Formats: sequence, C-alpha cells, structure tokens
Amino acid sequence: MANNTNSSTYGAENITVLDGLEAVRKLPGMYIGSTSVKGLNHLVYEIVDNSVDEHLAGFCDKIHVVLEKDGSATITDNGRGIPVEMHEKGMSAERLILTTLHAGGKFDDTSYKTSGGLHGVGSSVVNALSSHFKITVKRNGGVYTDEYQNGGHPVTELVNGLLPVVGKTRETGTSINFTPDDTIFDRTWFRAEDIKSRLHETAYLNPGLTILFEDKRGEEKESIEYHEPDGIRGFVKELNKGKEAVHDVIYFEGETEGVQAQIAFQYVNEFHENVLGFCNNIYNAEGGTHITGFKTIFTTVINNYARQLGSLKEKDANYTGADVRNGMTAVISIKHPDPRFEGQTKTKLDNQDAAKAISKITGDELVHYFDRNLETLKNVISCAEKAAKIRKSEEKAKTNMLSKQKFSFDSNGKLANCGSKDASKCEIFIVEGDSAGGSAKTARNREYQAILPIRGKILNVEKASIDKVLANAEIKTMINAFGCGFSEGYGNDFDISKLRYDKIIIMADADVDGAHICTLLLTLFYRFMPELIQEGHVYIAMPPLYKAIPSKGKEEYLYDDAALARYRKTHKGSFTLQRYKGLGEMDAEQLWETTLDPERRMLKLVSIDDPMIASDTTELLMGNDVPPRKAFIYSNAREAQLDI
Ligand code: 0RA
Repeated sequence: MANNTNSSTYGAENITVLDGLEAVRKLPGMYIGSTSVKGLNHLVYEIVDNSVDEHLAGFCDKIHVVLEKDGSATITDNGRGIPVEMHEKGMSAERLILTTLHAGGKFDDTSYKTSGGLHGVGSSVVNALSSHFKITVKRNGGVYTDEYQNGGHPVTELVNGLLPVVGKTRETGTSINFTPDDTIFDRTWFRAEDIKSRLHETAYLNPGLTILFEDKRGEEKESIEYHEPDGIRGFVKELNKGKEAVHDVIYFEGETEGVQAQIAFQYVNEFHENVLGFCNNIYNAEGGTHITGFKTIFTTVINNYARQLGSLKEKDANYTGADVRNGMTAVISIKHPDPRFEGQTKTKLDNQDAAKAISKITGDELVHYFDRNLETLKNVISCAEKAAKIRKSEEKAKTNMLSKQKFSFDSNGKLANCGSKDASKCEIFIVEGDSAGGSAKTARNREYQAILPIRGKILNVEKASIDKVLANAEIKTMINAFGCGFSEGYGNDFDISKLRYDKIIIMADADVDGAHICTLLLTLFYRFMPELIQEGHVYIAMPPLYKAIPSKGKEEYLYDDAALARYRKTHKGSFTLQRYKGLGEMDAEQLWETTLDPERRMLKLVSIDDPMIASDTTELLMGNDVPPRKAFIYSNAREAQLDI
C-alpha cells in the first residue's frame, strides 16, 4: 500500500478496503462464478452492466467494448461518468466505488441505486481480479484518471482525497481498461463469441442502446455494432430464424406496482418450447416467478378460449402447460426495483410480486389481443391440439406397455429362450422367416442361444406413431426379450445393464428383402435402443454364399467371393458348387455349422456409423417403402457375389 499516507482521512479506511478486495481474490468463484473463461468473460459483463444501468437511468446510449491487443479489455460509455466528487467518507466517490466490496448490495447513498441494482457495484470485483485497472472519467468539464494494480492497489495519488484533473472536455462518460490477473484465471484469453452474443442479447433488451464491439487481438480485426430498435420482438424473431412461423411476433408491455414487464412471443411449427426470462437485463437461467407467472396465466387463457371455441369438449381435460407452449418462443423481460434470487446458481427470480405483475399484464393483454385476432388464436390452439394428441398417444402406449408387460413376455409364443441367465454368455438370434427359425431352434445351443423368428418385414418405426410401434407384437417381443426397456424423445427408460444377451444377432437372407429387414431392425434399435449399437451388442450373421462339394474330400462352405476364388485355384473345376439362396434352404445341421456355431460362423459387428443405419437410411425409410439405397448397395454386393 504505497499511498495510505497521502490523505489524512484515507489510511485506516484503505486497509479495510483492501481486506475486502483480498476476499475477492481468495474466493473469486464466489463473485464471478469461476476462474475459467466463463468467469473471465464475466469481468467484461460486470463493467458493461454498469454502463447499461446508466442507460436505464436515462443518461447513456452508447457503449463501446474493445478486446485489446495486449489482452486487456476497454469498456467506454457516454453516461454521466462515475462521480469523482468527495464522498462523505472522505475520498473521491470513484475511489470508494472501485475499492469497496458492496457486500449484499448495500451502499449507504441511495443515489447510487438504480433499477439494475447498485451503480458500479461489480467494478470493484473486476478491480480486485485485475493486474492493472485504469479508469477515465469525463465529468464536470474535466477528465480524471485513476489507476490500480495487483488487485485494486491504487497507483494514482489522491490530492486531498480527490483525483487530479488531467484534461478538459465538454463530454461526459466513463472508460475502464483492465487486464485480468493471470495468477487468478486459468487463461486470460476472452472468448469473443460468448461476449458478442451476450452484447447482442443486451442490445435486444435495450432497444435504445447501441453497443460497438471490437476485437483487436487477432490478425483479422473485428468490429460489430449491435443496435436492435425492435427490442425483444427482434430477439424472438432472431431466435425463430429459419423456422416456419405460425403468426407474427406478438408484443406487449405494462407496469404494475413498480414492476415493469415486456413480453414477446411467437409460435413456430416445431415440437419445442423456448421461454427465456430476464430481470433487469440479466438472463435467469433457472427461470423463476416471472416465468411461472407467465406460463400459468397463458395456460389458463388458452384453455378458456379452447373451450369457448370447441377445441376442448365438455368431457375433455384441459391442455397441459406443455401442450399450450408447444412451438412457443417467448422472451419475458422485467425490471424490478428490488430483485431477489434463489436456486443453485442464484439465477432463479424469487419475487412473488413479479409473478403477480406478469400474470396481470399477460392476462389482460392476451385477451385483448386474441379477442381481435381469432385466426392467430386458432393457429395457437392447433399447436396445443397437436401436442396433446401426441402426449395422449404416448401415455396410452406407455400404459399399454406397462399393463401388458407381465403377460406378454412372448406375446406370439415364438421366442425360444435360452436356459442360462448369464447375460455375458447368452445370444439371441433374430431370424427371418419361420422355416429358418424352425431349423435354428433345432440346431441351437439351448443353454446359451435364444431364437426369435420374425415373419416378413417388421414395422418401419420411422413412419409409425409411437403407439403403433409399441403395439407391434414383434417389437414388443424384442423389447421384452432384451429386458432393457426402450427410450424415445421424452425421458429415458432404457437401462442397458438389464440386457439379457451379450449378442443380438440378426440373421437374414443375403438378398434385397433380407437387407431391408436388417435395415428395419437396425432402425428400430437405433431409434429406441441406441446403446445396444453404441456398446457393440448388435451383429449381423453372415451365412455362407456357397457350398463347394469336391469329387473327393470334404465339403466346404464359402462365405464370400474371395473364398470362392481361392477355392477355385486349389480345386481346378473338380467340384460342384451349391449356391444358397436363403437360410430356409439349410437344414438344422448346416445352419449350426455355418451360422450358429461360435467356432465357425462369421459375424459382422454393427457400429453406429454403419451405412445401414446412417442418417440417409432414416430419410429413405421415411419417404418410401423400398429398401434404402445403402442397403441396396450392400445386398447388391451380396447378389453380385452370387452372380458368377
Ligand atoms: C454512481 C452515480 C452516478 C453514476 C454512476 C455511478 C456511474 C457508474 C458507471 C459505471 C460505468 N459507467 C458508469 N456511469 C455512471 C450518478 C452520478 C450523478 O448524479 O451524476
């Protein structure tokens, strides 16, 4: 502390002051969340937020943020300038603001208080975590500077407790340049992308503000201006960019009992909701009272209309909140004079009056709007109808599943299970066709090999609704047999640790139909039990294509063309070649020798990027019933091998 003797009233004060900043340096996470790049970026936000507060107070319309070449950041605004006058505590107010921790947000002087909290509060935290910090204030016709180093230790000597004047100006404003302390942060490279999106968000929330961002660090200098005169309307539009909008953005605002609210929303044709809440310009990741207030009243209003319009009948239950918000994008921004937060990260708004205010404003405005815009109302209700339909069919499917599970372990009696309960040794063969299935049941090792014959093509899960999928006998049998349940979009009921078989082996003919069956099965697994594939439990059996019967000596199975070519070389025409068209042609013994016997069979492990389950398979399955292109290629290859 170089200068605690400079001012008569400053010494003792300064010691406790630096104690406060020292606390920030000891536990930075408490003040800025972390010392990762997130916390680092937070330093910029702290300073910017102060300038935004000055904007909210009505005195600033430009903020300039620069990431400097030397790794520091400069934030400049054209507000009134942080007061440099003598504070009642005996020194420049600026010095006090920048060296005092305003714990709990209490600062004696009410003039420092704005809707955003306390003016300049976060700047002392930034000072504490900077190796160098310089502030320039233009105010009262003068330019003042003050400098700190090593976490808030003042460098500038005060004169009778006041900052020296270094120049003259007619302008007003505050400029802060700081260099994050590299002994505190893991890395001191600001992440421009995050900062830009936060600044853009701030511009949406403050339509009168222009924010200029510059990144001077790289080869390619970057400079962007954020100015969003449409405010949160534009924000919602941006969030919905590229999506099919159901109606124009709806916007309203109001104030009740000192709580101001701005609300914008728009439905798009998607099964998704995105409702964002802000309080005093700060994003509330955990939501809170403003969000719940909005949601509750919205659900009530839409259900009332839905009954009036006959979308809901007398006997129908109400649409759920999630139904009503299906497809909704909304931004709710409130200004509260005394915000309180709860939750894990203190980002959940807790003020009950916020819920009341939002509810009142939203309720009134929605009715006002929808009474005059029936078409939009109908479109919104039809989004809820769609969601409710899907929800009900899923609920039905799940109850069916649960209630039938006990009785339907093998609903069509076809599964021939194995004796062992040791999953690591067990295998299940899913066999195309009853005849091959019959032979496989005879041939198998009953202790470790289970056989499930399936007749023809299974259901295409990409084209069927979830209740149809789960009502399908073959799919049900598979899900029950595997023992791990299934997962789909909503919630995950799949538990791979319950899998009853180490290997799930698809055994289909080496032709187009076989390839299609294979694809349908893989699509089912991929959609509802992807872990089976991810963890390497799914295989495709590769039965031989030929049997070579020599005039003398032993018969041999040939699994592919290469094997045939090799055989030809050694057996110069003195053999008959039998071509297998399908598994059904093999008797039990042949099937054992070629496809079931772990010692001799060929298996192909299916991986998640297998062409047969690649995304285009899905698209092709969606569009038509012919086997997908890749499956075609695969089966044609097998056919080509047959075509000698
Ligand atoms: C306290 C009081 C006044 C302004 C400010 C702080 C202020 C703080 C920051 C931080 C960044 N930019 C800022 N601009 C202003 C009001 C002083 C008055 O009454 O003139």
